[in-house]
Amino acid sequence: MSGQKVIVTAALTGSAHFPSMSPYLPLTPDQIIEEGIRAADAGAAILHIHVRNPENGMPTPDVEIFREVLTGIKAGSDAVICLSTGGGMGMSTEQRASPVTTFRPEIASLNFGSMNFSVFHVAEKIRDWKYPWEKLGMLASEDYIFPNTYKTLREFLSLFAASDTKPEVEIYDLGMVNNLAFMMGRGHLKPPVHIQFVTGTLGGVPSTVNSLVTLVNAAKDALGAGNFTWSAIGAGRFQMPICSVALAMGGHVRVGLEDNLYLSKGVLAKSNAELVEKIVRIMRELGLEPASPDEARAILGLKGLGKVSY
Ligand code: KMH
Ligand code: ZN
Repeated sequence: MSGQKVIVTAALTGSAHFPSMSPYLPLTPDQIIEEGIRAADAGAAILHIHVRNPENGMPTPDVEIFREVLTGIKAGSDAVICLSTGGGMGMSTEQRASPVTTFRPEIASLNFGSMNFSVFHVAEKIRDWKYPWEKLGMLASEDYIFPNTYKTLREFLSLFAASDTKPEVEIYDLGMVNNLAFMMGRGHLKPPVHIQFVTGTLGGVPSTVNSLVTLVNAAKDALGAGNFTWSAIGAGRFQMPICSVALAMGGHVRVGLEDNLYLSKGVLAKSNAELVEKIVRIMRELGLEPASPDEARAILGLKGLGKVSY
């Protein structure tokens, strides 16, 4: 596998981490733009984007803030942008879909099943809260169901098709592989599909080698090995171990502050670029090379930066 190209995605800020958890989490459009360009320079071919209210760091579906970030990144980098349709807690499905219909990105996330996506247990560890909404938001996630019903999936998929946006299928559990096979069987997605396997979130599979191997094998059984490409996320401290397993299995990888705030035990990552640099070092030790944005476009069959609306 020497010299084989691997797509590194950097997930820059997300919506599940809170400003009080790390001073390095980018919150404002300028911070997200700078983090994105630096992560791309470090070897990320894809930047996965959420945006936040610059006043208080709360995740927001505001398309004008998305626009500022997208045009800012595009001015400084040709990285592929993968917009989030996972959004954040409390956003409606219409709000979550609006970045895709407005900006017609090359690729966007599509979470393939409903689940209890929760971070409430983290509140116990935080002493100083930066903004008043944070503690309430974190505790409220104990009762949060992340809604991704079959109807939502069908409607999202028709918006993706109308926008010529490739879905990046987020899979957190075995049943979601089944959901994907079902929706492909009904013609709602065409192979090859791109899957992001997520381990280590509360509500999904744990970050173990067995989890990742099981998910990949289940996808091979259900979809056929030639019908999908895949990448892996290990949430929290399992980011680098799960990505390393994915590399050994021939997968692509996602790192970044959306999924993990630490560079090593007890040491906060100061930037997304640091996390990208770390996975690129590991890759190179294995004889693998980070794909450029255009190589990622070719691997995933994306329409190209010329066809987005931002
Ligand atoms: N938060 C990640 C575990 C999305 O934005 O659609 C998965 C994610 C979801 O990135
Ligand atoms: Zn995300």
